[in-house]
Amino acid sequence: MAVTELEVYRLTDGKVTPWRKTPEWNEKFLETLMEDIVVFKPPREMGLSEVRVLMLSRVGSGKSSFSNTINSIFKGRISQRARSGKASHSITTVCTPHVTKSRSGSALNFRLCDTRGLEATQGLNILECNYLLDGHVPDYYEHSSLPERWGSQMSVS
Ligand SMILES: Nc1nc2c(ncn2[C@@H]2O[C@H](COP(=O)(O)OP(=O)(O)O)[C@@H](O)[C@H]2O)c(=O)[nH]1
Ligand SMILES: [Mg+2]
Repeated sequence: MAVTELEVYRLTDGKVTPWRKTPEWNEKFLETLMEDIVVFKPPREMGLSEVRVLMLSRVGSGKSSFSNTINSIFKGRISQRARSGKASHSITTVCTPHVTKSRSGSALNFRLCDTRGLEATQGLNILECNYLLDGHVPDYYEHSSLPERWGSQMSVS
């Protein structure tokens, strides 16, 4: 059995109760969570001004939407910065490091790196995936839409 996610519940008198207490979701808690993100800085010894969060999954799983959600939270209104939606192939074609700004307008110390995503016939090929994981793909790189079988023939400079 390959477990990818697990939630534990305790049964009491036939009622299902969550195994831990979670804070009540309200405006104040939202502000607290946002503040945690605003003050985030990579550890000094890493010598980095920001961290990069690579979003890599199958096409249509919600990478671009997630980036829009985070952006909307800090903008305080619905924002559709990254193109998202349903199509026969990925709408995202370019490797985009999305900057999130705090309400005061300063850039937060992380980038949400959106990618084309994986699909059966088009999308990222294995070579591109490896370069992405190693951080060796330039910002705004346009992913190849060649079928995966051509990946091994790509020349790399
Ligand atoms: N129900 C549901 N649909 C979602 C969610 N996130 C994204 N979608 C929808 O899934 C489709 C693909 O989303 P998109 O962000 O373009 O996926 P990407 O290819 O991974 O970037 C769009 O029609 C979104 O509206 C979600 O959390 N729930
Ligand atoms: Mg996308």
